[in-house]
Amino acid sequence: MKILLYNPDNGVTRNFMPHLWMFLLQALTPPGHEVLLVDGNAQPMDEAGIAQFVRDNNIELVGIGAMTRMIAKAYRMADAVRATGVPVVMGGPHVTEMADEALGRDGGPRHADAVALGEADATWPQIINDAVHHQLKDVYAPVDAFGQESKPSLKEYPVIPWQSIDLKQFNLVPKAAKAMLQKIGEGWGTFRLIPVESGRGCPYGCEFCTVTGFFGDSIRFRTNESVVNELLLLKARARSEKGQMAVFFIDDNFAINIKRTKSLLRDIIAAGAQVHWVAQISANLLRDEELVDLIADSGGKWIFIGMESIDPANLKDVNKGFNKPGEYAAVLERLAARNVYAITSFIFGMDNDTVGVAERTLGQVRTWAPGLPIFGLLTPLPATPLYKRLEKAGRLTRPKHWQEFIPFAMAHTPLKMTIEEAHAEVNRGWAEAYSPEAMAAAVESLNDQPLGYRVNIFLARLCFRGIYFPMLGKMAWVKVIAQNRRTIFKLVREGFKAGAWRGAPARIPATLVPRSGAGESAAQAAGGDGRAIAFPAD
Ligand code: B12
Ligand code: SF4
Repeated sequence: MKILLYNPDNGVTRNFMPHLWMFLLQALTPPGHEVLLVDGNAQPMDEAGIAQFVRDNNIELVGIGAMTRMIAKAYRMADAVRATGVPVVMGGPHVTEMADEALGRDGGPRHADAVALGEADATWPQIINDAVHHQLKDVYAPVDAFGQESKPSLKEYPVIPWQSIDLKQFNLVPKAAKAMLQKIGEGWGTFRLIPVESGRGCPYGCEFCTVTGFFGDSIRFRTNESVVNELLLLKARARSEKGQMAVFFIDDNFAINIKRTKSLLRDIIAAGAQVHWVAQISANLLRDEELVDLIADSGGKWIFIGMESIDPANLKDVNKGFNKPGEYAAVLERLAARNVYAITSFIFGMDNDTVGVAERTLGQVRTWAPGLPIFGLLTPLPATPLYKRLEKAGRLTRPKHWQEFIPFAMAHTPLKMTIEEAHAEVNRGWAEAYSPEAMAAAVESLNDQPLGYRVNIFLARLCFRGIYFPMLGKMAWVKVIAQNRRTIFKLVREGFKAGAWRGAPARIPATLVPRSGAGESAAQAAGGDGRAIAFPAD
């Protein structure tokens, strides 16, 4: 059977990274079937386009996965596929919670022939088998022989054949520059950010998050060996095509079990499997100096930290009281001292937020080590405790907000400001944090560092800006480059100076205890010559 796995775009930004579920299900597909992958973020497609693709390639089954944010597009694409007579199976966090919606059992139209609930590692082969025999069931739930919900242990993780997967659509290097960049250093003809998971599950149960409900509060890990082998495979592929591979460890909290994370990072270093990587780690776990040392030494470059708010009352409201705003600055300094920087994520529109929350937050951000702040609005995702609380309180203004997705728009009324005021706060956050002045300040704050770090933070900021300000067309890029011409000119001019790319590799503030061999190992993690990598944004 010929199968297409499709992930819809979100209509606003390009994705910087492919979705793991596609590669995972491809690897879990029983032999004898051909699986094609299309990520709408990298290969934009509309309804007519997918129908044509399905017909041209004689596809017999289409699998579509989507988050809530992309579900309306996912349904439209599913409808177009089903109109060609080809069955559609849908999976992922949204349809797991809203299976009746996908199956048309809630009074709306039917979009999917079948829905895979939860983690589909075990049900996928069964779905294919049923599709082959034209016996697709409506719902596939991961249950054991006794009908109890069962979750994959991850101890027997499939080998994703990165050495042979077609990754053309995910190269972040522009085609025109490929030939030239291939010759630089060990080669920059391709640059790909690859999702790798080392574990699943998070016990913290933050009120707005689907993860604890979806993956469960028991955490499961792959073996160190299996993760290390995957990294080695990626490294070998990058080398063979004179390009670069960086990794996004997509675990919800990569250091949820610090002992395990340290042992994994040590094994990565011992096996020479270091690649540049990014991961999500909550601030409370970054108090551990040894962990941060290992992060830097194993290639960690950016850590995504869900700070959410600088107001402890807000954090308590959403069951995230373990975040301590008072320690954010120290955590970021601890990372920056090893030339590891943070993507700091904030949510506005929380119950204790008032007008001025953006300025108050930015005021703090400006005093911290440079990073990539991002701002969103509190969003009631289906089946989360937040959704249920707001529904009960009659505060949902758009209870089915996903049916008509509007980026950066609230679906409930905040308590201490209006919806419009909350929108204005998010706008202010992005506009100020990514203004040419703020970009220049971030670059200048690294003046004591080799040029690579300044180029890195500038490129990353340019790309992250695109999460809020659409940067899909060439003109948008021309405009933003013109606005930041002074910083660009300065960086280019410095690039020609002798020794600009070298220098003191790590900034150890006097407040921090120096670690053994810190400078040298951080330089190695950055590529041996202090050069760092930018991770373009979604
Ligand atoms: C990596 C990640 C991202 C990446 C992008 C995604 C990517 N390229 O990988 C980044 C960082 C950019 C991102 C951004 C956002 N994310 Co995100 N992200 C994740 C994260 C951490 C990992 C995803 C992953 O790969 N998981 C591992 C795979 C194996 O699990 P899976 O995708 O669920 O797939 C399994 C099953 O769902 C199922 N399945 C999935 N699809 C399909 C399809 C078929 C056909 C079948 C049969 C089965 C199936 O089988 C898979 C194997 O078991 C998840 C949390 C999580 N742990 O999943 C959040 C998560 C998916 N993100 C979430 C959210 C809310 C967002 C944002 C909207 C946040 C924001 N406010 O801006 C943005 C939107 C991005 C966009 N494109 O518009 C929510 C989604 C909840 C929901 N109901 O939609 C999650 C669950 C986290 C959360 N806090 O609740 N995200
Ligand atoms: S720590 Fe992160 S993944 Fe875990 S429940 Fe909270 S927001 Fe979700």
